[in-house]
Amino acid sequence: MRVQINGNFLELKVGDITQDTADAIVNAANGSLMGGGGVDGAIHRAAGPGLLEECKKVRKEQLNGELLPTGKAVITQGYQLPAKFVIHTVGPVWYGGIKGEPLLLQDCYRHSLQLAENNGIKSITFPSISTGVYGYPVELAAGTALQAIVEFLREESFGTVAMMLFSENDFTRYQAALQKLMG
Ligand code: AR6
Repeated sequence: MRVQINGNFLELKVGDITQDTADAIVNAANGSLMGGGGVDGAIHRAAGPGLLEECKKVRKEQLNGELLPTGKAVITQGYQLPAKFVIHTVGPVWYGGIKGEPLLLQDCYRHSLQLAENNGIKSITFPSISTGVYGYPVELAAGTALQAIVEFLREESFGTVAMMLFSENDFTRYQAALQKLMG
């Protein structure tokens, strides 16, 4: 599914984000930036060891050894991935919606898109941040994620933003949310 917004494109796709050929893919990381399971593990495996080395450098030099806060984003090269860059962001853990999870999830998308734009990136592909290990219900995350992307694209001349869903079920949820947002 593809819609046009203010001269930009927003696409929903199904597949493995590590194979994506956008300028940048987004990693649903944890604050340590040291890798993990899910899409994070898949991206590190596909990118090769250079990615972890650069993540260590980012922790030390940009974050003064601290964790990357939830909702924030950093950028690295893509190493052996088809994508030139990886943008790492930390989604919120779902606590039932009582800890500001929707705003934090929107921050992930907004900050990743802003960082991409600042780096001259014209195409970016996101996974469904927080809806795996972090437990955010996908039907809620879909509307929140897409709203953040649509708001950004209405304001900016960016290019193409894609969501790479990992199952037909997730795709259906995002499709329904996008249809609702587009009226
Ligand atoms: N391509 C696209 N989507 C994928 C892929 C892939 N190759 N693999 C998994 N997904 P998750 P989170 C989907 O758990 O909830 C890690 O350990 C998956 O089906 O990867 O933000 C980190 O280090 C789901 O829809 O991320 C953190 O500790 C979506 O990606 C923690 O998990 C997100 O699931 C982050 O949890």
